[in-house]
This record gives sequence, C-alpha cells and structure tokens, in this order.
Amino acid sequence: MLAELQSKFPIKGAVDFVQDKFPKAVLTHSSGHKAEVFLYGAHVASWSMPNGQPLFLMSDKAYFQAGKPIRGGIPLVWPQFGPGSEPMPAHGFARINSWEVLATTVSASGEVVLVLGLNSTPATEKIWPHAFSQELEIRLGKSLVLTWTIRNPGDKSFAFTNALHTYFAVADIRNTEIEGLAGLTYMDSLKNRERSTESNPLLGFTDQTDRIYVSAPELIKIHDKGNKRIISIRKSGMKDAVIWNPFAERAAQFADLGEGQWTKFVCVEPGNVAEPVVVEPGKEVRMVQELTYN
Ligand code: TA6
Repeated sequence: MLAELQSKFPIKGAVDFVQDKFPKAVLTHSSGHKAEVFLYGAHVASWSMPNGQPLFLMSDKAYFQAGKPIRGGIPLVWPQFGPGSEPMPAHGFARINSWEVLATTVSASGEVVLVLGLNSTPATEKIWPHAFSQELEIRLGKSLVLTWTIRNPGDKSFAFTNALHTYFAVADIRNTEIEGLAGLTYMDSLKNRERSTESNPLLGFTDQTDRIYVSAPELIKIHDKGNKRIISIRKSGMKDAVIWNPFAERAAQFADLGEGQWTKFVCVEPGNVAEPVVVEPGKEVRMVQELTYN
C-alpha cells in the first residue's frame, strides 16, 4: 500500500507518506507547521508549531492496533457518539476503519490539502445498515481546518451523531479555561445527562468533567494559561460541543492513557450529539472545524 501511495500522491516539500504504526501522511506547510495523519481512522495524530511544539496530545500508551481507537490527536466519532442506542463500538466505527487517500494538493495560497474517504462496506452495513460515503479534508496552513462531508447514496434516510474528539495539549488542565459556554444548557454525562445552565464565562477544571454543551457558539477558545496560549476552535455544521477531562481517578481506568497525562490535555469536541443529524437520500451534510492559536 505504501509503495502505491508514494507513487501517486506525494508532493515534494508538502506531502509525504511513511510507514509508522499505520501508513501515515506527513503534511508540511511553508510556515513550518506540520501535521501527521494516519490513514487508519483518518486520524490526525499530530499538529505542531514551526518550533516543533505539539498542539495535540498523543497518549504515551495509545493502542496502535487495528480494531482499537487511538487515544490522542483527533479521533473521529461517527455514526454514534458514546455508547448509544445502536449496538456498535463506543463512539462508532469511523475511527477504527482504514480510509483511502482520494487526493493531495497544494492550494494557490500554499495550504497543504489531504483528502481521505470512507465508504460503506458489507462489514459496516452489518454494524449499521446504511450505505454512506464520506470524505475528510485536512487543510494545513497556519491553521488546521477539517472539513467532513457525509453523503447518503442510498434510498432511505439515515441519522447519525458525531464529534471531532480532539485532545488539545495544555500545560495543566487545572490552569486551563474554556471561553464561550456562558449561558448554554449542558448535559452532564456524569449525572445521566442531567441538564444545567453554564454560569461561568470561563469554565475551569477542578475535577472530572464530561459535559455536552447544547447549541454551542461558532467560536470556542481554550485558554492554556500555563503555556500562555489561546487555541481558537471555529465550527460549522456541528451544533454542540463536548468538554472532557477524566482527572486522576477516572484516568487511571484508561490503560491506553499515559501516567499523569490527564493533566496535559483538554478535549473540546465540536459535534452533533444532543440531536441526531438526518441525511435524506441523495443529500449530504458538511461539517467544519478550524483551529488556530496565538
Ligand atoms: O467525549 C467524552 C467521552 O465520551 C467520555 O465519556 C470518555 O468515554 C471519552 O469520550 C473517551 O472515550 P473513548 O471511547 O475514546 O475511550
């Protein structure tokens, strides 16, 4: 597979394909920003600054085994968020399937673009009885933009819930705040999705936090005070945002999360969680997450 990828898709100085734990695309922008994407799960494993500083966390103990999700970077949650009503792997199967490379380009403004695709197969239809076709476009410039398109080529509508389950690297979760949630209704996944209203203009973290903020704004900011950094998340086509950090006790239950790494990330996950998205036959939905930092 790697030889074929290397014969068709590399772009000198911008896109290369290497064999890592899985076949991996390495994207390099002229600004020095880099991103690495496993074809397995169309999983953006890393996004780094010109000085090499990582903007995502990757667990020291992540599984890199087919059939298991990778803990870190941007896991794709689809077609079902969480342990939902349909019997399937937790957070769905998009992140545990290998995607194919559809295209690589460098845009006129110099952004490096990788397009990956995943279509339904007899195996996926055994789990979830719907035909689908989806693409994930990863666009690397000074920002990182994911555009996720889901199509329904079948003759009956389907509904999904989803999220971009991004593990943002922070110096210390206990010195991190999320801006943009004030006044929103949130469902507390630690209290059987009991609904409350967020009163804090800046959400801080003192214990395990696992909340679905409903109808979240387009722009959400992570104040990573320990790194004196603000990461901005601009979303469209995804109504909600999940905020998660397990803290120490819950973190100890994840065999694939490195020792003490719970302090080093916050998950801010744009998605459609509170209400499923219905896709009619022949139609498509497009969801975008743009990440920038300063
Ligand atoms: O998005 C938050 C969450 O649903 C948490 O409840 C926790 O389960 C986390 O995702 C990790 O899920 P995963 O299946 O990746 O281990």
